[in-house]
Amino acid sequence: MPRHLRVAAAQVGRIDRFSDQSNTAPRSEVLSRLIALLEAADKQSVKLVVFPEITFTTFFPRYLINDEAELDSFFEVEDAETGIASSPNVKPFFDRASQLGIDVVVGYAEKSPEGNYNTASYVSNGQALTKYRKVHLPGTFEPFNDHPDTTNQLEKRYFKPGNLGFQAFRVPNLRHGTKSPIVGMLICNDRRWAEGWRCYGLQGVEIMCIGYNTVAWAPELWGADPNMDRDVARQDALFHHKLVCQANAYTNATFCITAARCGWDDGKFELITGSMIIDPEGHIVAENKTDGDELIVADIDLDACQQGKTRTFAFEKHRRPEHYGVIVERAGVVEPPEVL
Ligand code: CDV
Repeated sequence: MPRHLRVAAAQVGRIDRFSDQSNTAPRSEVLSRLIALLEAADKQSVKLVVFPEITFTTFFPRYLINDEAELDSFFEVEDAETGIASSPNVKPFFDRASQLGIDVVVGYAEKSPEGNYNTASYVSNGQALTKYRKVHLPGTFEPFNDHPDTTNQLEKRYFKPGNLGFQAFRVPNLRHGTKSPIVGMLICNDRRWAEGWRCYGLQGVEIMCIGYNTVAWAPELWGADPNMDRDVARQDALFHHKLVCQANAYTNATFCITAARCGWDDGKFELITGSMIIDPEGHIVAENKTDGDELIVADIDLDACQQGKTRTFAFEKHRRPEHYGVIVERAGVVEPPEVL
């Protein structure tokens, strides 16, 4: 019996650093835009919506922020019982999702007693079912420079690396017949690392949810020529985003929903689009048409994962873990000795 589900990616456009749209509480303007996306999802009977990485504010790790109060203003503090769903700055968004009966995956900057993390939670009926903390933090601790037009990438400064691993989970609320979907979450840069995908693949993941903020132009980060053509750079960033998501969805036989925070924040820092829904054979089945707030919807049949999971990527039949030791034994490259 097919296991049909209507899902969506919520692409979110420009959010500026200094405005009611971003770092003031409650985050009223952003929340009203996000709620409009939820209502559009409801009109189309969508059951699961994936929102971007750091959905509620601008992508602040691009700035060197020395003012502690300003930095703090970008973070959410979770409730001990319900997690992010009752966090005071953003509660109206989760209340509306709950009223509409829509499950959401949402990224945000998390301030916790353990430290600060770049986090995504899966929220169903006003309750965080589980959360994921970004493992692969890109960029640097020190800024490239303090020129106001430079796109810094200071995640290593503002966040600790995620400490929850890659835990797939069931979503009973979306059960069809006897089997609840198996879901995984990654955040932005994580999608470029096959290791995380495979951890989820080995737990039978069927829907991978990924939010991201990916710069369209960052020569300092890439070590590229600062005079490179901006259109070429943007196309390349989009190409690499699609390449890794399609390839890893295919090799782990899973659907994948990607949601972009995109547009020109502050009118000068461009983030790529590329929100899409990918099937387990790696094909894009729906994708964004605009570079602003937009809902990308698709009907998926979770049983379509079975072709890959039972044939080409039947892990239990074909994997040879006895040869993969180097992947967990070392982080960096050790080249073979030079031949003299
Ligand atoms: N937010 C991110 O993790 N962005 C990275 C960029 C900086 C390389 C990404 O992988 O898209």
